[in-house]
Amino acid sequence: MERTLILLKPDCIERRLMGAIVSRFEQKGMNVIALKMLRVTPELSKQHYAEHVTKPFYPALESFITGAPVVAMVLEGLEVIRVVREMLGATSGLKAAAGTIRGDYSCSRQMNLVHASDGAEASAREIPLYFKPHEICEYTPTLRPWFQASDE
Ligand code: 3AN
Repeated sequence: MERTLILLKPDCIERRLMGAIVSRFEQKGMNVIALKMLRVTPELSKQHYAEHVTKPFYPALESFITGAPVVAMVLEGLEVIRVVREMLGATSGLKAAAGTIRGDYSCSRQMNLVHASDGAEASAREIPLYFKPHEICEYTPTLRPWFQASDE
């Protein structure tokens, strides 16, 4: 089992798309094991986007991500990091394939609705930025046998 950090970004909250996006992950069969709404502070933004802090577009990115609340989630599932990235589609909604979340709902590179960790290292770094260990509610869904065979 893997875990990945998801952020429903300010545009997702403002556009009332939270339910639609959470539904896609639930319908796919992933486990939501942590979820909260918060305001990203400039300090948290710099930690989250550490790889982008020195780039020319960072100030606009920080003002976007701190501009309205976000919803942070941890999803758990088999190969969940890769599967979620594929569900999101390319970074820009203009380039994301139809049928992906960004391809269906976004026409923008910045307002691309959802963040997801891009690898195991990123998820291990990002989850503790948003959740303390006791805020993660691990459980075994009773429907698990209807989502995956026991040897998968
Ligand atoms: P993803 O969310 O697909 O992992 P990242 O982490 O590469 O994409 O980019 C995060 C955010 O940084 C993007 N949503 C966008 O707002 C901004 N960004 C990334 N690359 C660029 C760029 N070349 N020019 C402007 N903004 C960018």
